[in-house]
Amino acid sequence: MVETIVRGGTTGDRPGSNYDPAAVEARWLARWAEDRLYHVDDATDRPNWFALTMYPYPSGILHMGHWYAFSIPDAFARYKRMRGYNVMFPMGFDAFGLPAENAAIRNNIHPAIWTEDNIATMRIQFQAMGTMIDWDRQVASCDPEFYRWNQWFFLRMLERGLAYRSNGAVWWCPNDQTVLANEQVLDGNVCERCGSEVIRRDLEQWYLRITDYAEELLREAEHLDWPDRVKTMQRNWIGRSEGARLRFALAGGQAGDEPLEVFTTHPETVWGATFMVLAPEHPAVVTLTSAERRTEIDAYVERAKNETEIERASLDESRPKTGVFTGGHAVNPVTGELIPVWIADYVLMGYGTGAIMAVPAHDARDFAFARAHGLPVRPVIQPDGADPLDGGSMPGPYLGPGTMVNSGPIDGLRMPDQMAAVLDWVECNGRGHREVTYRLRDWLISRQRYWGTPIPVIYCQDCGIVPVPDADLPVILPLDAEFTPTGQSPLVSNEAFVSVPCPACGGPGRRETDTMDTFVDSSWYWYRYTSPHLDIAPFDAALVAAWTPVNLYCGGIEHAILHLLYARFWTKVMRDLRLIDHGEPFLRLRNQGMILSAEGTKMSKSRGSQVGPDELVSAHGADALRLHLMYLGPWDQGGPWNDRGITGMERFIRRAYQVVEDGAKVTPTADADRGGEAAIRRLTHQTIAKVTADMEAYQVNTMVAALIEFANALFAGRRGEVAATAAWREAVETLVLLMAPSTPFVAEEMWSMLGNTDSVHTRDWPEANQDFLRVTEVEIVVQVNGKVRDRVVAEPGADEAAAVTLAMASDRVRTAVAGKAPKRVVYVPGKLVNLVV
Ligand code: ANZ
Ligand code: ZN
Repeated sequence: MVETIVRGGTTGDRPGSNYDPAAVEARWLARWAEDRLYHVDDATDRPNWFALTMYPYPSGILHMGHWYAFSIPDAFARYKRMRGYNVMFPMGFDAFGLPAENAAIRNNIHPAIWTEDNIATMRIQFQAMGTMIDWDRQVASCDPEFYRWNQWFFLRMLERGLAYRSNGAVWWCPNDQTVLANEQVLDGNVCERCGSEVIRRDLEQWYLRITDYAEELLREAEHLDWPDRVKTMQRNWIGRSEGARLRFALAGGQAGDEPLEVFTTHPETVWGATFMVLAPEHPAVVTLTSAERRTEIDAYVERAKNETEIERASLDESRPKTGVFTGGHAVNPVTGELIPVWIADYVLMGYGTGAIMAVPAHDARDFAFARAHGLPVRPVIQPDGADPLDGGSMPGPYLGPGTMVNSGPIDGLRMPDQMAAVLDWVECNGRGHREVTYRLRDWLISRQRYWGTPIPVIYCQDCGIVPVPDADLPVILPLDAEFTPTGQSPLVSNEAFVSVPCPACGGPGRRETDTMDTFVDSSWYWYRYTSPHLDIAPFDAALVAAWTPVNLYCGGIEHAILHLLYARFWTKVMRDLRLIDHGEPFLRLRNQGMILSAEGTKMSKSRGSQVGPDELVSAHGADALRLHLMYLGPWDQGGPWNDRGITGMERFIRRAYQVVEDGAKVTPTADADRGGEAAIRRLTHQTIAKVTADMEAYQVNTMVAALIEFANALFAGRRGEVAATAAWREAVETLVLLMAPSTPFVAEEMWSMLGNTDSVHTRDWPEANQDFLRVTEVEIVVQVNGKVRDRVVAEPGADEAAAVTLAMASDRVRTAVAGKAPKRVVYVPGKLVNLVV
C-alpha cells in the first residue's frame, strides 16, 4: 500500500527528538481531568454505546495481562466515541473473594484496607494507561452500597423459590476451607482458585435454581455474537440430552417400595436391558442390599466416595469396571424378567436419576461391565446386511444404526429414524415418559469464608428460615471479624453479628454466617455503572434501559462458562422480576488471548516470568506500550511476550510526531497541483478505509501496520513539495485522528501542535471518500504472438482500440510486430492485450 509520494525529503535531526512521552502524558492527564473529558452524560443527542470490559480483581497492580485486556478495549471504545456514539467505558473492582482474604492473611492487614489501598493504586495505573474511564461511575463489590443489592436479589429469588437450601454432596477445597460451585472445580477435581485437589463433603448449602433456565440459556446462546468456542463450551456445560424416563419395579419388594427410575437416551433398547446399575450413593441401595451382601456393598460405597467425578465418568476402556451385586432384583418393564441390580462407580448420582438400565449389547461401559462380571448380553439392534449379532460372542457393543430385533411390538422399527414411534409406545403403554435432562446443576452459592456478601437470612427455632426484611438491608459484613479460615465461616464466632432477634416472632434468632460466592457480584455489576450510588433500587430502570444491553463485552476466555453463564442467568431472573426488558446481557463478546511469558508459558509471579509495564512505560511511554500490545498479534490469540517490538513502536510515534511538527510549520497553498497530490489523497483515504475496517473487525495488529505504513510514507515526503498542499495537511490531520484511539496521549499532543484547541478525542472519525480511492490508471501487459513484450499504462476503462494504440506506441512492441498488421487482437480489459501477427 505504500506509495512513494515524493522523493527527496530530507531527514535532518533524529526524527521526533522533541517528543518527550513522560511530559506529554503528564500534561494531558492533568488537562483531561481538568476538562472532565471522560465524564459520560446519560443522555446526549448521540446514541449510547456501552463498552464493557470484565472488571478486575483489586490485586493492587496492573500487570501486562491487564494492559492487554484493558488498553485495547479502550481503543475500541475511543473509536466508537469518534464514530459519533455517546460511549460509556466504566470500570469497577471485583473486590470480594478469597484472593483478597488470603492476601490479607498473608500480609496481616484487614481485607477491607488492603482492597481499598489497591483500588486507589490501580485507579492511578488505569489513568496512566490512557484509558477513557469515567471514574465517577466506579463500583466496588465489597462496598455495602453495592452488596446490599446482592442481598436484595437473593431475597427476591428466595420469594420465588429460585434460592433454596439443600443438603447434598458438595465440593470442598481443603486448602481454601470452603465449598465450591461445580463450575469452580476444574478438570473434575481441581479448585479453580488455588489448584488444590477438592474432596466431596455432605453439607447443607444455599443454591440458586439456574437449572430452571437451562433450556433458555441453551437456546438463546445461539443468537449471540459471541466467539463460537465460548458458545460451544456453554452448550456442552448445559449438556442437554433427549430421551425417556422409564420405571423398573423392585422384585418382591414390600408394598410401597418406589420403583427405580432411570434416564435413558436409548429407550428403544429396553428389551436388551439385562441388569441395572445404581450409583453407590443412590438411596435405594440400602433397601435393596441383602443381608449377606451388606459388608461388601458398604466397603464399595466407602471407596467410591473418595473417587473424583472425572475418574468415575471416564470413558477410558482400560479403566476397570468395578461394581458389586446388591443381592436385589428389579423387573424389566417390557420383558417382565427379573434382572439383577448392581452398584458401580461409573453411574453418577448427580446425573439423570442416578440409576441406569444397562444394555451391554449397545453401550460401551455396560458391555465392559457385563463381560467383567459375567452378565448376559442381548442384542436388540441389528446392523443392516450383517450376520445376526450374538450376545455371547460379540467382541464389543454395537453402537450404529439398524433394525430392532428381539423387541416384541417394536421389532422392525428403524433406528434411529423411528425413535419417535418408540417414545410414543413407551408413553401409551405407561412404561415411562419423554424426558430431557441437563448436565447443568443448580448453582451452589454459599461459602464458608469471610470476605463476601452475608446471606440475608435468620434462623429461628420457631419460624425456621426467616428472610431479613428489605428495610434491614444491608446486612453489613462486620469489619471486626477474626478471618483466619477454620472451615467454618469466621462470622460464626462473632456473637454480635450472629445473635439477633427473629424478624418474624422476635424470639432469639441466629444469622446465616455463610457468605455468597463472589460470582454473584459479577452477575450484575455492570447495571450498577448506570447509577452507582442509587439507594432505593439496584439500578435506575430508565438509565438501564438507555444503556443496556451491553454493546461490546471484552474479557478473558477463562470466563467462558462460570461468569458468563451466571451473568446470563441473573439477567433472565431480573427480566422475570420486570426490572429490565431484555434477557441477554451481552450482545457481542470478544475474548482477548493470553499474553504468555517469552517461553510461551503462562506468566506467573511465582516463577518470575511476569513482566511489569512500568519500566517499559518510563522508557518508551504508555502510547508505545499500547501500540506494542496491539501489534503483538491478533488480539484474540495472544502469544508469547517480547519487548523487542516496542522500540519500533516508539520510532513510529517519533516519526509521526516529526511529520506533525514539520506539517504544523507549513501554511498550505491553495491547491496548485504539484503532481503528488492525487497520490497522497489516495493513500490518506485508503488508510482511513483500512483502519476503519480493521477497527470494526477488532483487528488491531493489522490496523497498527496500516498506521505505520501511512506514517512512513508521510515521513518520507514531509519536506518535499507536496508537503505544502492542502492534501498534505489533510493527510497529517488524518494521521493524528486515526492514531487517537490507539495512542491517546501523543495524538492529543500532536492535535494541539496542529493549532487545535479542542480535544482530538471529541473529534469525528475521518471518512474514506470513495472518489479518492478510485484507481486512476491501470497497467496493461502487451503480448505479441503470446509473448510478453512490454507493459503500458492506460486509463481504467480503456477499450480495445485505446489499448492497441497505446501498445503500438511502444518501441519494443513495434519492433516485435515488425511492421505487420495484427491479424487478430485478444483483449482482456484493463489487464492484457495480445497482438497476433
Ligand atoms: C440405556 C442405554 C442404552 C444408554 C444404550 C445408552 C446407550 P448422555 O447422552 O450423556 O445424556 N446414564 C444415565 N444416567 C447416568 C448416570 N447417572 N451415570 C452414568 N450414566 C448414566 O447419556 C445418557 C445415557 O447415559 C443413558 O442412556 C444411560 O445409559 C447413561 F444403548 O440408558 B443409556
Ligand atoms: Zn421466629
